Amino acid sequence: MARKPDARPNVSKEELLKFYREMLLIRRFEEKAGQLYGMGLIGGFCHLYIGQEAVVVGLEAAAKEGDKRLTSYRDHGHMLACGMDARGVMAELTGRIGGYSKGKGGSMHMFSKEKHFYGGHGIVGAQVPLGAGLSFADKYLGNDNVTFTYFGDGAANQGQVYETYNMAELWSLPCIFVIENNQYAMGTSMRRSTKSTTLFERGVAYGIPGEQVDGMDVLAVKAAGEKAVAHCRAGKGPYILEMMTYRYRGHSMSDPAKYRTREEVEKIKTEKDCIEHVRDLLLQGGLASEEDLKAIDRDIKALVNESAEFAKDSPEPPVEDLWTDITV
Ligand SMILES: Cc1ncc(C[n+]2csc(CCOP(=O)(O)OP(=O)(O)O)c2C)c(N)n1
Ligand SMILES: [Mg+2]
Repeated sequence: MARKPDARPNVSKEELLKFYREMLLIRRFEEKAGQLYGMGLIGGFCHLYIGQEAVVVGLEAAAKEGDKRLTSYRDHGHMLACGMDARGVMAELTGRIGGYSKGKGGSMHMFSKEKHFYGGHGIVGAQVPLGAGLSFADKYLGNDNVTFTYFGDGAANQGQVYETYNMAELWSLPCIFVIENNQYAMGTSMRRSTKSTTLFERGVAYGIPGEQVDGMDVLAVKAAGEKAVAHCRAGKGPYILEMMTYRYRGHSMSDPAKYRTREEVEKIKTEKDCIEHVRDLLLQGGLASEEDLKAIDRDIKALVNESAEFAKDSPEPPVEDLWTDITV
């Protein structure tokens, strides 16, 4: 996953600052969620996205209004990156009425029609056919929207993924399959569970083009995203992007982490961190000063603290709400 030296990337100062701000928001938000979980304010499952921020921020930079996205349970970063309100996400995590699902969905079950965010799915791989369904709707309606269907390396071994690949290519659906390959599925490494580890090539059998991307480099992610989006919008069918990434925290909040060494995690943090990468580009390119970046850090911290306060101040749903918003 070595990052190519790229002293003069073709990117504006404004865009680099935007990437820095968006990735930092996700990181600080997730750190705060981790703290609230430790304090007992968040119950149930909570899967943090720390380390993988460049994937979702880079791809959102290639999206336009009307495009859709959906992902697994590791979903808070995707929500923030598509513009959902940090306060509503944090309130949902803490089970409060001000949350996106009125406090009844929690970490894995949030949606936003306004931002075209279709969840949040706890069943591994279940969102993949749903993503194809969403892109089928766009094709049927005759617009040029695409659907970003995110899933993990572990999910890539699910049978339903391949049934979906077949139909998506058969019907030329505008669906971008984004495999977030963080190298681990819960407590199992790719090396232990998977014989053929080049996941982007698995579309070959179905005629779907794919490529592997340095998912720790937001600029590489955006460039690959633009290529995939152009392919889909031109009516050429689906596209697979395998994002090589890494999660710094445990699979969920309870994880004994016996499947990897501390040194492995530290090495990636030191050598590949996506936020440090953009920070270096800004500082070394003379595009921002330490002071400028500190001011952004302060703003983000204030925004995240405000979301936590909003969540704590929002009441729990009343008991009567147990009987609403349910299907039987
Ligand atoms: C169908 C199904 N099988 C098993 C599980 C338990 N489970 C939850 S997450 C997970 C690992 C998935 O790993 P990956 O797809 O790589 O995503 P990551 O957690 O790395 O983001 C498993 C086995 C589940 N939720 N659903
Ligand atoms: Mg994984």
